[in-house]
Amino acid sequence: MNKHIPHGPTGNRDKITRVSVVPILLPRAKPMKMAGGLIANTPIVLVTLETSAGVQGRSYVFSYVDSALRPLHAMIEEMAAMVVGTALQPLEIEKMLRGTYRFLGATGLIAIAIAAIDMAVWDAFARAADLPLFRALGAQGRPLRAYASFGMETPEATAELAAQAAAAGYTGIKIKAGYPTLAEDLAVVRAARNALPNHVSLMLDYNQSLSLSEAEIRCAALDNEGLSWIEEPILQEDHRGHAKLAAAMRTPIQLGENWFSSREMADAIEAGACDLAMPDLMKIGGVTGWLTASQIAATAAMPISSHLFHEVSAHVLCATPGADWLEYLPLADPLLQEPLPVINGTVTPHPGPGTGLAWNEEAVKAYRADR
Ligand code: SMN
Ligand code: MG
Repeated sequence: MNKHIPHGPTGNRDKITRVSVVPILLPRAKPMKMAGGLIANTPIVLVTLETSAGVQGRSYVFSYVDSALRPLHAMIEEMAAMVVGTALQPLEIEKMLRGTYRFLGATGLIAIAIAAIDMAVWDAFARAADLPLFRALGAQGRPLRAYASFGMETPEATAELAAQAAAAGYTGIKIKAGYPTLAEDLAVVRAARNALPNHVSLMLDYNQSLSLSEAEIRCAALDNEGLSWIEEPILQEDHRGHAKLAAAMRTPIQLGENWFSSREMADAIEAGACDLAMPDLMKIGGVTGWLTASQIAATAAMPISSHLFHEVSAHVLCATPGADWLEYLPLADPLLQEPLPVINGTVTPHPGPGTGLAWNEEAVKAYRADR
């Protein structure tokens, strides 16, 4: 039994008995292009924990770059060893892990590893109660409006993707900008807007690629293009720069996928850096971190959307007062027994116990990066 978390007389008697952590390198059918980067493979770590309750808990996290896959895997392995023997209590486990890394700093790969464990523990916790995660969180399941999220494409290809998404029933899409010139950014935005019916929202993501002075010019030029938000125009940590842009524009500024804690989120909001928030489950601290983030957004009356991880995000968005959009950009579909469908542009959290994540073991075997 782990000395860190004694399960007192009122504690959960179910325990974590084993954790398996598997690194995966999924080849992408088509590389995803963003300003300043190309994602050719999808590096993923899968976590599966076994419990004395007879249920498993699962999660996956994404290391973005191949070179971070092995260190992330190793970090999660270390934490996995720490939670074996502990009671199946998500909040207590998260607190113990966060405390362990207080001096080093619970950010970067450490934060992602904590989130990986946290999400798997919440999954097992909900399964042990035989409830879907949204119900374990006290919420009701419902269809969430999803937007289809795309990489950098030519104006022609963008128009085609936009038309296909609208025909499939999406009520929102997101495209990327940050081309060498403003004229190219405008061309791709106009191609998408012209291909979309009026009722379909268009969002634009710069992935932090502009300087502040360039962003002032480009955002002003894009302010009348019918965009529902402009995302991360400049370096994400530049709260003052984003606040200056947000004050000058009618189009909302969207931030959040790079917040590594609810503290960073609160600071960005306090600085007036954004009008909209989209924390990422794995960076904000898993399900536990999201719950805090959702309350911060609620107190600021700020709509909150998800970033990636739609399978788990769908559950937590149901438990989020200001839930706005769910991002649909599937990363792990080939590894799943049952990829979560988009129906009429909406995603409903899996209605079975836990998150509903289950691995396709054949695919896991085929794409393991450690053999
Ligand atoms: C994004 C970043 C990295 C990988 C995929 C997508 C993006 C988003 O910034 O907002 O979806
Ligand atoms: Mg983004």
